[in-house]
Amino acid sequence: MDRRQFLRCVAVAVGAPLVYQCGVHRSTDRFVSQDGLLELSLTAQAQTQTVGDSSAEVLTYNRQLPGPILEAQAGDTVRITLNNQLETPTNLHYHGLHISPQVDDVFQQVLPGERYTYEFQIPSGHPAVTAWYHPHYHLDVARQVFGGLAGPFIIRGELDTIPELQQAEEALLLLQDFDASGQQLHALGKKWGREGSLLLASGQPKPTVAISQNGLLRLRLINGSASRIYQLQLQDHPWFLIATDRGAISAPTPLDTLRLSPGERAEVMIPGQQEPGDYRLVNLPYNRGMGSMLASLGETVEQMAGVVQPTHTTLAILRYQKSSHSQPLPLPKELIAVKPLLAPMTTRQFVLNHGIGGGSTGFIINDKSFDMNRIDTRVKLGHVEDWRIVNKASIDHPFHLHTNRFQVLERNGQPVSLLAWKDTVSLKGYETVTLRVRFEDFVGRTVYHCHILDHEDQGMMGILEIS
Ligand SMILES: [Cu+2]
Repeated sequence: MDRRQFLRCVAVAVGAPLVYQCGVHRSTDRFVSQDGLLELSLTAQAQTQTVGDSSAEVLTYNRQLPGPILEAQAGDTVRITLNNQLETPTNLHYHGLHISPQVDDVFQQVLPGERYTYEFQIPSGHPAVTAWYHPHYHLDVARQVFGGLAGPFIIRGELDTIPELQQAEEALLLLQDFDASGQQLHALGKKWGREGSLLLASGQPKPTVAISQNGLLRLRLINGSASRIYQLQLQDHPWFLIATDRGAISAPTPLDTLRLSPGERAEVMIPGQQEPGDYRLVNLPYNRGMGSMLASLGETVEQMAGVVQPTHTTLAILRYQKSSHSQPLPLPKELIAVKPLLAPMTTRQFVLNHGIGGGSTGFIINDKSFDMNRIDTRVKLGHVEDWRIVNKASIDHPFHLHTNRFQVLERNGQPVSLLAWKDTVSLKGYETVTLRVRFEDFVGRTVYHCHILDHEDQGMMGILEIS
């Protein structure tokens, strides 16, 4: 099996019917818990690899791009040894897991040449989620994630017991962008949030995802890019949202475009009931506020490594395959009820801002740049709070809270109709969002930050202490 086939397996081999295509490699690309234990090692290292049509220096876990798929059940024990073969310190963040911040600790430092073992139990009532793991070593997060360090982490739970979902095939695409030019990142690329023009889905340009005629495909999507916001569309084909960052919504909801900012995930269901053929999953041009930068800098922006213009790109091909289903498999009518959180005990405001271009003031939340020795927000375990996030800047900022999930209530003063569990919410320039969160199960110090990772590295992060 060559490298190309091998990577294709990572992209499409999540459903049991595709096992045979991938043979022995499947077990090394995908670690599934056995008898309640998920145990593995992840070696982070730099390597030269063919990326698209060119050869590039990338950062990988276990020599795979993206890292191996991890899969566990609610209630399982997880033991992951991180072996740091990079030249810089690193660590792991389990984005999307509700576990103790004392384990999922962004302040942990794993030095070059060292190993560190993370051990935790996934709570027994944990929702079924599409989560992911990536480094969170402050000041170097954007470079490490943009280099390729990211991998999927699937948790199975109640959602997986729904009969229609059990009949569905599964696939997963982790979306990343790379800069294959080999140029040094321009200083403005860092302010803007670095992007590359080469888009890969699970390590490949335009992989094929199989769908059985009359079957049902459950597709998990992860934005593993450091800064890029995807505006996804499945062309000429119906698709339905079934889950957001932290698990199922109440019922399948028809989608047109699906916007995923860095860190966000979605699960969609695709019924194989169209004319058999190929359908494109595309990324539509999405402008996250470059207009203001172009106005001040002109066309020179186009020559700056790390700053790329929005384009229309095919990310993957959905390809029909003959199947034994004589009747179409139905979509589930209901998924899992999302109950609204109770009224808040406290309301807080978080103002995101920065200077970009000349006279930069850094990236700040409530006028402060991140300080590892300062607690910015203190909350009580069990309390419900409303957080009003105000973006005073002209460009988008996705706001991410670690450890706990939240519900988005309002955007620009208008109620949000879809009740869903989230851990990352994107704000366009000058937008305001209100989210509601309950601090559940775990005390300790955790963080909230902008998930454009260059912004986080430059200070758009705060420390939350739950006691
Ligand atoms: Cu930001």
